[in-house]
Amino acid sequence: MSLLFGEAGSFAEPVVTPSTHPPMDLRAGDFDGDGNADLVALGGTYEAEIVLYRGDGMGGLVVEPHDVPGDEFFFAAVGAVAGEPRLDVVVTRAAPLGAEVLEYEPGTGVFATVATMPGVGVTLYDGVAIGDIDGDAAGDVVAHREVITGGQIQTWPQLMPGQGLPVERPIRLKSIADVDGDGRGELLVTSVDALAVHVVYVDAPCVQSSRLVRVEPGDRGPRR
Ligand SMILES: [Ca+2]
Ligand SMILES: [Ca+2]
Ligand SMILES: [Ca+2]
Repeated sequence: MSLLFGEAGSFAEPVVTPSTHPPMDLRAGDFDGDGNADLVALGGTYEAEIVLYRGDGMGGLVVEPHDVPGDEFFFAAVGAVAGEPRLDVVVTRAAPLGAEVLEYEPGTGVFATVATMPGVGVTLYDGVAIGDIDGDAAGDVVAHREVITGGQIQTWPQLMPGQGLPVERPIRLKSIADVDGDGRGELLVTSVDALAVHVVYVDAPCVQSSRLVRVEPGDRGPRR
């Protein structure tokens, strides 16, 4: 892993930290709550699904590999769903089917499961995103899985089961952002088979409906 420190418009020579396997994802944030930015590498190896690089605030990193108990996870996202200020890692698993919130406990030095969100059906969730979909300023969890009829989006507002939203085709769940400025986040997704970005509007807190809006080159913005 290379780390390039920004220096007034340019980057210094990279600081290289050895890593055995390229991780699935690399995220920055404060995971231990000490106020300094850390890094997490997600899904690198079976023995170290999460590698926490604890930042000292001056560019130094202490490497902590974590072998997370339970079944291997498939996808992971990062956000503060279990309360500020610490960021959490949300993972999807096949057994038990669903999503799980892992929070780093500075006292014990482990990523512990603080919430489990049971899924529905039999196929695993192939994507997960964190964002505020119901406008209460706290992060919610959204996941997607492929089904015979297309795709299904599952929401867990406030970590409680919300309604499943069917979509015509399987999608790739990317992120959650409030693109229309009403205080509630929309799902930003891409098609598996078409070059387009879609916006899924979710009516929350009790999800009533969703709309998939295609945004194409030249559009001024998403239409509702
Ligand atoms: Ca930290
Ligand atoms: Ca929320
Ligand atoms: Ca919105």
